[in-house]
Amino acid sequence: MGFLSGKRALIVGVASDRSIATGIAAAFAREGAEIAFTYQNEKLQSRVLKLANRLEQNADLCFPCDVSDDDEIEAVFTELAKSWDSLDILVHSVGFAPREQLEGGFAAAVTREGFKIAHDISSYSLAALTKGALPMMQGRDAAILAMTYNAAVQVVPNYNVMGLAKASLEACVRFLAADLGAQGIRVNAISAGPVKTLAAAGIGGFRKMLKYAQKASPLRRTVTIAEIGNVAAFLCSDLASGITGETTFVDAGANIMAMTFDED
Ligand code: NAD
Ligand code: 0WE
Repeated sequence: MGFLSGKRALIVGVASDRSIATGIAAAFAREGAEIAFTYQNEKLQSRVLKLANRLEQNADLCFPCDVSDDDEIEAVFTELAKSWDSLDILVHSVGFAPREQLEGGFAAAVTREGFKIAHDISSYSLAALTKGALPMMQGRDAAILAMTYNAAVQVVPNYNVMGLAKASLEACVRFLAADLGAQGIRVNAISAGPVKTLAAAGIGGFRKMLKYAQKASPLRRTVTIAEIGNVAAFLCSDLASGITGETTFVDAGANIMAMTFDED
C-alpha cells in the first residue's frame, strides 16, 4: 500500500510530459492517490486526458481552469464535488508573466500590467484555489503545495518580476499555513532547481542556466521531475504531518553555495 492511498488530490499545472506537475502526478499515482486534474485551456486538454489515462485515473475528473478567472475556479470545485465528497490535497504548479517581463534589466522590463499579471497568475491564484478547495477539505488533515524558485530570495538575472511574484507566493504559503493550521490543513512550497519544461523552454539562455546549475550544485547535477514528485508526495502525505508553512529546496543543494566549483 502506497503512503497516499485513500487520498484524493487535485493537481493544477500539467501542460506536457515534462511539467513538474506531471512528475508530481506520477509520484502521487504510484503512492496510491486518486487524482483529478485541471488544464489551462482547450489546447492542453488532450495532453491532460492522456496523462490521466496513462496513470489509470478517472479522465472524467479533468476540468478546464484558467486561474485568472474566478468563475472557472468556482466551476472546478462545483464539478469536482459531484464526484468527490472530500479533497485531501491541492497542488498549485502554475506560474506566468508576459514574455517581455523576462528579458533584460528589471527596471527597464517591469510595467504595472506585467507586475499585475505575474502576481495574479503566480501568487493570488494559490489563495483563490485554496478558497475554492476549503469546503471540501474540512476535517481531512489536508495538504496544499505550491511550486516556487530561489529567485524569490536571491536575484537571478532576467527572472525579474517573477522573482517578486515568487516572494509573494512564498509569503502566501506562510499566511495560509498560519490561517488554516487550526483546521488541520498544512500548506508548503517546494523550491525547485531549474528543469527544462515548457515554461523554461521559452527562456533565452536556459541551457546555459542548466549548465550553471550543474556546476554550482553539491550533487553536480540538476534535478528531475521524478525527484520533485517524490518530495511533493512526501509533503502532501501524513508522513509530513509536522511540516507546514515551509519552503523545501529540491535543487541538488545549489542554494547553499556562495561560490561555484572550478572543475575540469
Ligand atoms: P509548465 O509550463 O509545464 O507548467 C506551467 C503551468 O502553468 C502550465 O501547466 C500552464 O498551463 C500553467 N498556467 C500558466 N498560466 C495559467 C493560467 N492563467 N491558468 C491556469 N494555468 C496556467 O512549467 P513548469 O516548469 O512545470 O512550472 C510549474 C511550476 O514550477 C511553476 O510555478 C514554475 O514557476 C515552477 N518552477 C519551475 C522551475 C523550472 O525550472 N521549470 C523551477 C522552479 C519552479
Ligand atoms: O518559474 C519559472 C518559469 C516561469 C515563466 C516562464 C515563462 C515563459 C513563457 C513565467 N512566465 C513565462 N512566460 C512566458 O511567456 N522558472 C523557474 C523557470 C525559469 O524561468 C526563468 C529562469 C528560470 C530558471 C526566466 C529567467 C531566468 C531564469
